[in-house]
Amino acid sequence: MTFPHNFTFRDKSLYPLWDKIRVGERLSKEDGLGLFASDDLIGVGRMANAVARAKSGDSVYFVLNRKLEPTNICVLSCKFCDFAVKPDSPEAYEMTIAEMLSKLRPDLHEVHITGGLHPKWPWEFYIDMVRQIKTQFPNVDVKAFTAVEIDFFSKKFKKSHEQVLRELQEAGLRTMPGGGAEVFSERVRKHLFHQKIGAKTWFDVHRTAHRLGIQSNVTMLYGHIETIEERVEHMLRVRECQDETNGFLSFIPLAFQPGDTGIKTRNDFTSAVDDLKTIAVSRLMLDNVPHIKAYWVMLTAEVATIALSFGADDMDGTVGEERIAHDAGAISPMELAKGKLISIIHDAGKLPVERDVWYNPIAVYPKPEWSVVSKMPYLNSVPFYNSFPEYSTIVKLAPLAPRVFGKLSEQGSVAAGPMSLRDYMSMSDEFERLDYGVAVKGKANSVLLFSKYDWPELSGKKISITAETSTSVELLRVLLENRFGINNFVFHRTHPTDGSHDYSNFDAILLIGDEALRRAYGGGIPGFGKVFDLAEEWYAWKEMPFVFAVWAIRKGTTENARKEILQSLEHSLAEPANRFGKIGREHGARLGMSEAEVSDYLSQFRYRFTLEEYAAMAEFEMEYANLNSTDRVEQAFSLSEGF
Ligand code: V47
Repeated sequence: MTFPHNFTFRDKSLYPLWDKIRVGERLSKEDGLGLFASDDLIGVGRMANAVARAKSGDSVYFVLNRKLEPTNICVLSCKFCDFAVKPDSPEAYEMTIAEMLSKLRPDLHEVHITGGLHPKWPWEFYIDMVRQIKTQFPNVDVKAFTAVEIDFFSKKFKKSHEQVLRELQEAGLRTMPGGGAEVFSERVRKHLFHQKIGAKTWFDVHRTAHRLGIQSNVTMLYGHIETIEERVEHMLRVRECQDETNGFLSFIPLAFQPGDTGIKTRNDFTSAVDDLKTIAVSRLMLDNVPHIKAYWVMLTAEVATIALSFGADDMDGTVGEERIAHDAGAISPMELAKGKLISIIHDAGKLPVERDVWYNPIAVYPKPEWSVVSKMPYLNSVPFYNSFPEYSTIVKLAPLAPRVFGKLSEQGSVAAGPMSLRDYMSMSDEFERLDYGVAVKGKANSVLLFSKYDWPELSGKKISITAETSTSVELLRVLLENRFGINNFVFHRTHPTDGSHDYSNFDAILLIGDEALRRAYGGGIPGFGKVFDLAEEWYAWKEMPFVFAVWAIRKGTTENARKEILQSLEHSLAEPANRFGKIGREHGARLGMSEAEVSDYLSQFRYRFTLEEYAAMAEFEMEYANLNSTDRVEQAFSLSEGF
């Protein structure tokens, strides 16, 4: 999706910033300060909303989660914290693992564990905590321990950060929360939390986690003694680290709750204007962080709703019995029911998407009058969406990778989109096919098998399959079995964690979409010297294009929605071919591609189908039917991701 041109700003100084954002140019520190200084809050918010929409469509994510704070006993005494106490305090508490387990339910998808730095608990207790949760609640993913806790464990138990993280990961830790970052300023640290780790150690821990495939969040505590410049510098440090690791999932501005901290008077909460501006500036500065979280516990549900139109695309979750903010006087309830979260998101005109810890959509909850359109989150699908209206009351866009789109379509909750060929083949009775899709004759450049071996040697080998694919994995299987006669390979579904996944146990890796492009244009994957383009292999074999996706609309979609979808699509594809240059300027940098490379890449795709594409589809359908046994290989998938 490209950005709207027609914003009018009350504050004229916003125009040059919008010009930069529209062409994918990064904002500087001065730009960040300018955004904070502007009193055109609505202008700043509209830009942030447009950026959020380009990333997440109309989706706002939430997770059914539960916060666990196993103890409030802490060896530190940070001035801003009203939660921590000393062991002899009458308020001190310690939970047993059984107590922790009693707070969880099987329908949760995330448990968020952080707490005080306990002086006595042994290492085994933490490992046991994570392991028992994972064993008793396999669907509940563990997001646990801030960098402050990891560093504390490392010092106390004399293990490196890497060792601590690896052992927790083995026990079942999936991601890390973003706490303990506070504000990355030595001045503030000396005043408010001089015993706590500084920015360097905080980033060292997260860098190590990202390298091990543990993605994480990053917070910013604002509204106390920090300056605006320190907020902007904080964001810039996050952006710099993200350029290096690509391991942050979300950025979470946390509004300071004064409580009895003595830093501010009790009821001196941050203003709604400051909260909204901070969310919006975060979205605009952090171009490389996928999500901005409006943490309703600290913002209040009312401000969080509005934040969803100011750049935030995540509401965190149901939470339950949160103590850190409430001990410091937070006035929000302790828990939001799922239904309440959904209605808050609806009130903002956005589409609630229930997710897991990695932002894989599990379910979508449109209002009855809305039709959900899948926005394929890949560069090659950008040309479909340029003319979808900036705001629609009937069509809502959700970025869904092919396999998730297929699953949600089976649930009946998606109305239209470029459906993966394999899913279209199995649901063709329920969907009307349009003459649009994604096909390529020859190289696709973004469906790649990175391999240590040539095709004939892949016999008996272990192949990592990105969890996102639906059709490409079948194309790979068709090529292996029907073209090269190899039957005894093992496919293992792996969640793509961008730059951070550890592929060392595999012989080959199938990647698709932007992750494939990023790897290909970034010099490949070390150790995997051969790169096979599956569409090129298909062409060499069949001399036909390969069809990856077919635009389809669910039968029974309202006539109004159908009309809007068809018109938007037709308009988008009718734009002159030189639009690819514009897409290149907006998207190239994040993928490590030049404008010309993006243009060349997009020019090879066929978006309007002719008989040639339909013949190619029929050919693939035949090859697919000829596979020895689809079930056998499906069973070989070890579904390492949680959905
Ligand atoms: O690091 C402490 C903050 C954080 C106060 O990763 C306070 O998904 C406001 O990190 N007023 C812990 N904030 C919470 C946290 C978090 C929350 C939600 C989601 C995620 C995530 C992470 O709470 C601490 C500190 O910065 N905090 N005291 C206070 N008085």
